Amino acid sequence: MDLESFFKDNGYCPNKYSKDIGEIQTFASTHYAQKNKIVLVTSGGTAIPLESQAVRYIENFSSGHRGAASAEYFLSEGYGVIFLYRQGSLRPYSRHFKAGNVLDLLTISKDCRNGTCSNVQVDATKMPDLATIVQAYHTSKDAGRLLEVSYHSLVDYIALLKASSEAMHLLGSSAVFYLAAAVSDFYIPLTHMQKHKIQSSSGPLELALHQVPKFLRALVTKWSPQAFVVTFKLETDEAILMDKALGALTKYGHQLVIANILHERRYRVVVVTKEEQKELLLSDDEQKEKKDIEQKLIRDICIRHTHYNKGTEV
Ligand code: PAZ
Repeated sequence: MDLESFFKDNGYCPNKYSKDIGEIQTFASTHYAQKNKIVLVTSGGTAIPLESQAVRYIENFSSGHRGAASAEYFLSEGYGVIFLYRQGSLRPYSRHFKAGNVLDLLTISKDCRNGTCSNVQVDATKMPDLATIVQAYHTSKDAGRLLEVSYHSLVDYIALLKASSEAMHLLGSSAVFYLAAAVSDFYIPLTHMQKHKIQSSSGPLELALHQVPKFLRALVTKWSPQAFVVTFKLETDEAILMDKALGALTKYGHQLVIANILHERRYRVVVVTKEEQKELLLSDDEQKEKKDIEQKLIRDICIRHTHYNKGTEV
């Protein structure tokens, strides 16, 4: 199925995205005028509804950690970042608060406890890198270098990816696509969905899932043909990982695939080009220190993108 029919059959409504698309276009043209590099980072999973008045969804595991951490490292490398994330998944900078309860960082003085006093203080000793995180967040926001746009459904994701790619076209090879979102390969078309909640009294449930149209070819050949495109390949079986990653490079003709295995993804990734496979690892000490593998990954990608942008070897 082509994308146009996919949008038509799945309730695509262009007005729904006009505000987001306007912001994306302004962001792209501002950074183009300032001769900046920009990256679109996609992050999180997709929700696949089972009913048209959806009660149940098919979900996936993605937390958004990869995308949110990567966005921070792209910002520290000087890129403007469009962060296209699944509603409710992790976001740059605020991700650091998700491990605990943010209320544990806040205190009120004893004499305020039974009154209406609004004097709330932050106990920064409980989070030593708090000031660095808050400062980095405000620096990026104040400089207009971080635009966050959320999606929920598969249709939202593809519509906003298409609009962003078209807006980023004018940046040519200065644009990077870093597609870390875990997008479902299967869905139920709106025309095949039951309107009301599926009843368990009808017995075991059989579902026929359709294949999501492949949109990467359109991105690489039409929407943003000069951009530097990085995709991800996640598998649970190491034996097929490299073949799948190389297969994607051959099929779509883009620049990089980052291969990862589900349970190793926080400390091991492989950067795959047609010519080489480069493993990036966090040592045991780095894992104990809670370093991000994304720091190494984004450094590697930025070096490759600089070469690509200058027309030298990737
Ligand atoms: O979001 P997260 O940090 O929990 O996981 C990251 C990831 C595994 C979703 C990402 O690295 C990835 O491989 N995304 C593409 C998945 C795929 O469609 O193959």
